[in-house]
Amino acid sequence: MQLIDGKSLAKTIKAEIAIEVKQLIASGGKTPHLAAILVGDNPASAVYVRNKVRSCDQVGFHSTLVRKEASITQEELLEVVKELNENPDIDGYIVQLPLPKHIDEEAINLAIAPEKDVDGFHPMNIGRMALGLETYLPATPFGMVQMLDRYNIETSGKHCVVIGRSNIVGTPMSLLMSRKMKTGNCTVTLTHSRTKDLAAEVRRADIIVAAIGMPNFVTADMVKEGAVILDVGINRVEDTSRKRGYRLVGDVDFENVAPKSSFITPVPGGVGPMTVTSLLMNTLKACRKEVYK
Ligand code: L34
Repeated sequence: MQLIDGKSLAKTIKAEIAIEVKQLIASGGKTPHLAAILVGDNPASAVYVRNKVRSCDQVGFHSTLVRKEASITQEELLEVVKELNENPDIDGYIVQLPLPKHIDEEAINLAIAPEKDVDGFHPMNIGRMALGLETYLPATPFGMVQMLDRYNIETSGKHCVVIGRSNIVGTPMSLLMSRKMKTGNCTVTLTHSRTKDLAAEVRRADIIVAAIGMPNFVTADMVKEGAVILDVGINRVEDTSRKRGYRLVGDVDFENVAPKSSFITPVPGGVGPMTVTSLLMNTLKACRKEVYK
């Protein structure tokens, strides 16, 4: 069993981005600038956005955090989106999800200018991904592809089983893994809550992507000997022995699954940090106008 160390890989990639930023500026380019809109006070979202802002500092990007009260109206939020669309110094921005219930996420997503959509969530960018055109890949799936790539994990001809069909992880990951690419060329099964014998499907997998948001959902009996495990879950479970009162666990029963796996991502320090570096890579792309001229 080998650990796929997302934290350390993210560090390496950030060092590479920092060099590119220096070169970009030395050759007369502007400093990449990422903005994030954070609505309300979801504690997990605050941590993730803080990690994004801190990572911008580490690589030499400018960043702007726009914080809004949970009581913001749809119209007011659309106005913030419009301002960021029109601000020429902002290369890309994200609207951190989830949004409060009274806000229509889809309407907000549609209002983001595709060329600034560094989350890759706009239908234009998802369509481009589906067709294999140059685009901003959604950060979490992009991060996982990077992990497979950098650890030289063979994917061609393998059977990849994705658990969970969300718009931001499961669905795009299933597309990426089936693409005709160096990291891709898998036969993909996308499983979800209506899948008949989910355990049997997962047992056939050479590569398992667990993205359901349920602690310890993937157990050792569901895993084939030698499988590669990518654990997207970051669930907070109560733990009174910790100062914070909780600990983070993935969607995979790590302790019992790890010994059966060939490669496995830990939680924390796995997919999460890679989500952040993928966002930085997309922002650099936006700044260089590599997707939309
Ligand atoms: N718009 N909303 C938008 N874009 C995204 O790409 C996200 N996502 C998901 C939630 N909502 C979003 C994130 O940013 C999940 N996510 C995310 C980002 C960073 C981390 C985890 C999830 C992360 O840094 N995780 C660390 C530790 C986290 C902690 O201490 O709580 C880790 O080691 O896993």
